[in-house]
Amino acid sequence: MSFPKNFLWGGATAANQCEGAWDVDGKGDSISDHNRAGSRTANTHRAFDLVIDTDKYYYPSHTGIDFYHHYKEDIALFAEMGFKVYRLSIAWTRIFPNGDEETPNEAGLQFYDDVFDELAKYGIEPLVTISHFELPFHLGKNYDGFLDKRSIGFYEKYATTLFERYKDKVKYWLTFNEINFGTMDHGKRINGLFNREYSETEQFQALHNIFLASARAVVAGHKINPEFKIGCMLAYITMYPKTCRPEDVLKTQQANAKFNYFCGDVQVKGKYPYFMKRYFEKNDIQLEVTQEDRELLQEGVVDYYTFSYYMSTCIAEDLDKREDKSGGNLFGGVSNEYLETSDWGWQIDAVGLRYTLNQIYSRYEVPLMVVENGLGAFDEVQEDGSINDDYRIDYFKRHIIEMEKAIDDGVDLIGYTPWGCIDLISAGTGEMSKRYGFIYVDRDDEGNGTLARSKKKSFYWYKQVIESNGKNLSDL
Ligand code: P53
Repeated sequence: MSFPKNFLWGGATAANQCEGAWDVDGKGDSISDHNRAGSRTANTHRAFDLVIDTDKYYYPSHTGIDFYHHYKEDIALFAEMGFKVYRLSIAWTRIFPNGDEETPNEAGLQFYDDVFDELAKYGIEPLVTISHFELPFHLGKNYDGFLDKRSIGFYEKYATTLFERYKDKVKYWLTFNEINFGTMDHGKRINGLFNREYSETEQFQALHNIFLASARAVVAGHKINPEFKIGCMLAYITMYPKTCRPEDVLKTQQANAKFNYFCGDVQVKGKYPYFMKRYFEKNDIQLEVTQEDRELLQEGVVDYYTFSYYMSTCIAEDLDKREDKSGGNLFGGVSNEYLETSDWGWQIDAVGLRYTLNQIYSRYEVPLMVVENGLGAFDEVQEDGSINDDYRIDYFKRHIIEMEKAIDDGVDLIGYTPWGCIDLISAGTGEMSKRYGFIYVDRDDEGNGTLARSKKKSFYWYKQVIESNGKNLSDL
């Protein structure tokens, strides 16, 4: 078995990382607009300013790669590669600048109409992330984000506005990007908790409210158009035991359950898994969960499961004391001597993708989509303008081979949208030099450059992959 005939090949971006035009046509500021650029090692600890000071600092999301004014050119390039699908996010703050308005901003709605019409010209299916790290800043500042139940209603209204407006243009939706980062350090871009320190109870309460918001959107969306496919989206960090010592294996099982299974269980199965209920009990975390909430979670289960996959990590019983931490270091895992790492320390693991696809599918048995995958790397432009990113081609080749094997294993994988199909700013560090694209954008970490687009070697390679429906992976 190989890639099915209607397999959705494409690419993915997020508004705050590519659109720019952060205050144009009535757009409000999102939480991400308050993030300054970081550095290669900053990871998710970029400076976050409550008051934006553009005279003093550079905020990369403010200009992005100016997709807002280049979308026609960019979509034409996606079409040239043969994209069947393009995953993009809608900036909540273009539609409801503060998040709590009565009526939406027409200019914002019109922009996405134009984008969808442009995609339709080429027969590219949009896949829309409703909220991708771009909660309105106002909701964080004045409501403590999703800690306040009213935000559930704001989100529902925002999602419903999109569903009504685009019901004939968009079929595939995702409610929240990487929802399982919701209680972690950079979760504030998802939950809006940045005014003070928040207790663990408050963080899980905000996440609970996000689950409810997601479920309400699923229910509302299916009423508006029963053909809609509405999915969840998780950051999947695959975990292996560092050794076969049973203590390491057990610790891995626990860490995996909490990070990788918990949110998917709620969104696909419609209820909290037993291990989280016990975790809450044992840690005296008392959430407000009503009978009505439970019914809503059941009713609002998603149609399909999507995730980002960049790396795997190892877990050991004595994790906290270990010196051999793996890079990227968001999860406190330790390194795997069998894997290479990217220049940002992420452990590259193609075989892990097959393992992961089987792990997820055996748990949920709903259609899966890999909606992010790719290699953040430094690219060098040659004198003749060419960019020979063979390392990126190699990365994709190895991952695509494993996806095909997973399909052969019987996994119902329906699509693949590599991250940052056009270079954009990094979510973790705010750098431009951490590039993922098939398309190069002339822009540096300080915001200089012509913004000109050019095709990397991987552009031609990926075109050939799509053309052959995954059969022709040979080097150029
Ligand atoms: P950047 C960390 C680990 C895994 C996924 O990340 C992550 C992050 C956040 O840094 O986020 C997703 O840009 C996210 C995208 C992001 C992409 O991974 O830090 O959904 O917005 O750009 C890659 O290299």
